[in-house]
Amino acid sequence: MSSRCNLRFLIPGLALLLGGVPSVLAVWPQPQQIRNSAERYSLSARAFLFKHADVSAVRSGCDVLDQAFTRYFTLIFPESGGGGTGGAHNRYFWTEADPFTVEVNVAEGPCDGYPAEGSIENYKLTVSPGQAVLTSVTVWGALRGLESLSQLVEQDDYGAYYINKTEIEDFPRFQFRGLLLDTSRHYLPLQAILKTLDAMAYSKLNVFHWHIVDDPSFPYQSRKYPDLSKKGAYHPFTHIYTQTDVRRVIEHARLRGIRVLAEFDSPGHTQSWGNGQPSLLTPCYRGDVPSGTYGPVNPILDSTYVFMANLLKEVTSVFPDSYIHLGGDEVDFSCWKSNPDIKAFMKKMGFGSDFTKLESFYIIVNISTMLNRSSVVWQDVFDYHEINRPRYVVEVWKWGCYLCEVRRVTKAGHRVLLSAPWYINHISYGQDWRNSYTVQPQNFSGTEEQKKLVIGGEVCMWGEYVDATNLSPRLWPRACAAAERLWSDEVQTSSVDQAFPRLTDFRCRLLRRGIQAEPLYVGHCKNEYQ
Ligand code: CP6
Repeated sequence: MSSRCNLRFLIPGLALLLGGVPSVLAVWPQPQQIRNSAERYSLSARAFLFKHADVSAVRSGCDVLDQAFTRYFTLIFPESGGGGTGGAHNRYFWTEADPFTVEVNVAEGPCDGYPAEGSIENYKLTVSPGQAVLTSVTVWGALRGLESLSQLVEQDDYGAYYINKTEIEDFPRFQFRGLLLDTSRHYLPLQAILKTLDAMAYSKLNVFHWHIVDDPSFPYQSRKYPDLSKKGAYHPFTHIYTQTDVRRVIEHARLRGIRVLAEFDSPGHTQSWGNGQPSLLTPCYRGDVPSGTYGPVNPILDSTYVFMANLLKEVTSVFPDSYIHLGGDEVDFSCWKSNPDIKAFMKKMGFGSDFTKLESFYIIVNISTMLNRSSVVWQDVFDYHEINRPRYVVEVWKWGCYLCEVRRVTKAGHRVLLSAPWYINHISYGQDWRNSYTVQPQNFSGTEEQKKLVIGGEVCMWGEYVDATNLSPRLWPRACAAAERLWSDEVQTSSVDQAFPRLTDFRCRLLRRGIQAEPLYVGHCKNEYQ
C-alpha cells in the first residue's frame, strides 16, 4: 500500500490548487473541435469497460473493434498486465474510481473490410461523469476516436489515472495521410514495420506507402517469380518479405485503419530486378558493343510486358488496396540512348529523340492500362506528359517550387499527393519539424476545384542512411508534424509555437508507449527511465 494518500479524490477542486491540471491538454493531431473542462474523473483499470452501444451497427465479433478495445485498454492502463511501464512501487490507492464505460456507436458496417480511399473517419466523442460516448459512421472513425480518447487519459504525480470532461467533434482535413518506408536500400525487419504502423495510428496517419523494392535489393518474395528475391534480395532467406509477412503487414495495418499502398517502381530503380529476371533490363552499349551494364527496364520487348503483367497481377491479388504505386521516377535515359535496338524502335514509333515519350509509352500506354487498379505515379511521369488522358494520382516529390507543380498538375485535372516538403530522412541540427509543420499544401493560385484535387500528402523515409537502428527516432516525433498538418484545421491549428508544448507532450506519450521518439529540445519526460 502506498504511504501517500491521494487527497485529490477526497476534496474535489483541490486537484486544481495542487497544480494537477495537465500542462497541455494534448490530443495529437489537434481535433477540429475540442472543448475540455477542468472537471475530472478518476479512472481505474478494474472499473473501466468498452462496450458497443445497443443501437450500434457493429457488435462484438467485429475484429477491428474487439482488438482495438484490447489494445487501447493496455495503452490507457499500461500497468494492467499488458507489459507496459509497470512501476516497482504500488500505484493503487484506497480510493477506488467509479466505474467508467466507453460506449461505441458505429452507424454503418462492415468491419471485415479494408480501409479505402474515401473511408469516412469522422467521429464524435463526449466524456462525461461515468461514461464516454463515441459515435462514428464507420469502424475507421471509431478507431480515430479511440485514439483520441486514449490520449485524453493522463496520470497524476501519484500514478492515478484520470480524464477530463471533454467534447470532441473531429474529421480529417485530407483523406490521404501517408508514410513511405523504403525497404530496399536497407531491409527493415517485420517488427520494425509493424511498430511503425502502431505509431502511425497514434498520429492518425492512414496510408503505409511500401516502397518495397528498388535498385539495391528486391526483398518481396514473389509467388510467380521467386528468383527475383532469391537473386535480388540482400539474403535469399533472411532479408525477404514472404507472402505470410506481407499478409501480416496488411492485416496489422487494416486493424489500425491503415491502407497499404505497394510500390513496384519501374522502369528506373530496377537494378535488383535484373538478377532474377535476366532479359528484363536494357543492355547498355559502349559504341557498337554491349558494355556489360544494364539500364532501366527494356520497354521494347514483348517479354517485358508479359513479365510486368504477371507480376502486377500477382501484386494486385496480394495487396487489396484499389491503388498501386507504379513509380516512374528518375529514369536515366543514357542507357536507352546508347542501345541501337531502342534507337530503331524510337524511329519506328516516331518518338524522334524524345525519350520521355518512350517512358510514357512504357508506363502510361502499357503498364497502367494493363493494371485493373488505379495508380499513383511520381511527378516525373506527369512532367513529361502533360496531355495524357488516363487519370492517375501524381505524387509531387521534387523540392523547389513544389506548389507550382501542384498547381500545374491540378490544372490538368489530376489528383495530387504532396511529399516534397516532407523528406523525413533528411536531418539537420535543430527543430526541423517546424518546417514540416508550416507547409501549406493548398496555398497556390488555383480554383476551388483544383484545391480539392490535393488529396493529401506523405512523409517519406528514404532508406539510404536508415535501417532498424535509427528508423524510429528519425521518424518520431518529426513525422507527427506532417500528420497534424494533414489532419487538423488549416487556420485554427497553424501556430508552430502553440504546437511545440503539445508535441513535446505527445512525444513523451510515444515514449511511454514504447516508441523510441527523439526529443524536440531540452527537457525531460515524466517516468522516462522506467
Ligand atoms: N529513391 C527513389 C529515392 C528518391 C526517389 N525515388 C529520392 C531522390 C531524391 C530525393 C528524395 C527522394 N531515394 N526510388 C524520388 C522519388 Cl531529395
